Amino acid sequence: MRIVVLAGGIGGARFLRGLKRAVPDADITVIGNTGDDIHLFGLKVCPDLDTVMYTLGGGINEEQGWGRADETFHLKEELAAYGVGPEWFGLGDRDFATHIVRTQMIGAGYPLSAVTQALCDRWKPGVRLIPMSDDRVETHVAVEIDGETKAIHFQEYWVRLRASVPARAVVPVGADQAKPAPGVLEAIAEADVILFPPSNPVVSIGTILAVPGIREAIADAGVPVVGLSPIVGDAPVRGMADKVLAAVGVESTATAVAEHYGSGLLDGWLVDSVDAAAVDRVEAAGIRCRAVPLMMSDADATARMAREALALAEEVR
Ligand code: GDP
Ligand code: FO1
Ligand code: CA
Repeated sequence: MRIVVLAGGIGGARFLRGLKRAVPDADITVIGNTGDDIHLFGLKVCPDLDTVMYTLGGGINEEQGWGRADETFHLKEELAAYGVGPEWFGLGDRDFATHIVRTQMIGAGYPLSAVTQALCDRWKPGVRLIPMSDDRVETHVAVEIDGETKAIHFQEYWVRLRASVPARAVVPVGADQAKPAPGVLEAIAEADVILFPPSNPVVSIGTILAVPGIREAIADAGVPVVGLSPIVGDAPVRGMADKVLAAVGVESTATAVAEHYGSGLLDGWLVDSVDAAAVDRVEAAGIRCRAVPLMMSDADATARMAREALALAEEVR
């Protein structure tokens, strides 16, 4: 079975671990979000691609969900001693090596997709990980600070400001000019099923869908498209999805997120058992819906979620 998954960072990566466990023989292609990418210290950092790669490759810091296990921060401390920041972004020594290799290869002329493949030669995530685009896309958030609106990088909004200032708009800068990376449209066209894991609907999946051609290819693939809600009990399980959903005018509920994707894109939607009351409204919107446990508390629970998603895909096929 050929499965295509659109993934952000932690939510996407943890779901993929369960999916691999549920269907070990599946051929899984992951289309990764690169809107969170940021250039720091002259290096290109791709948080969501790295989170997927490290999580599936066994190098992730499990408690944190991002960054490397057994990490140290000597390099960051040395840079800070020179007064070189930003100090608010926690890049560890082991992680730095990934960004150095990536930046060096990009400088030598390799596209991000080829670089990602090279990095995955080491980590062997057991999926084909493709960035959504080789072109630069950077998510910016229009925030209001002291009565003034200004656009800042998504990482500054989330990591430095912890989403503590009102977000008015979310803009994937460069997305309208970006082309899907080689292999993205082909994987979608050849998929047997397409899954939206419980990733952020705005700054992860929304950004991938903003690359011209990807949304259309998914809608035209003619195979089941099934998503899992990242909103449980009217709140994100972690992160700032409620804030960025509000910025695009969407309520922080499992129903509103399904309606936001719409029946033109989604065939099936899983909500958590606590949101069972949402099922009828989602189905009224033309999307088949089931309520099942959606907390990725361990690998078994996550594998069960993946099986439920695939079962729903068979129901709507
Ligand atoms: P990020 O890039 O690290 O923010 O990760 P993603 O975009 O892939 O996923 C973030 C989303 O995952 C958040 O909106 C969370 O609510 C959601 N999430 C995290 N853990 C769980 C979980 O156990 N269950 C569900 N349903 N959603 C989760
Ligand atoms: N998230 C944080 O909350 N604080 C950090 O200092 C931080 C550093 C970091 C470094 C490398 C990396 O790959 C990810 C990192 N993240 C950090 C996570 C990441 O920026 C966010 O989880 C997502 O992009 C949010 O969608
Ligand atoms: Ca992210």
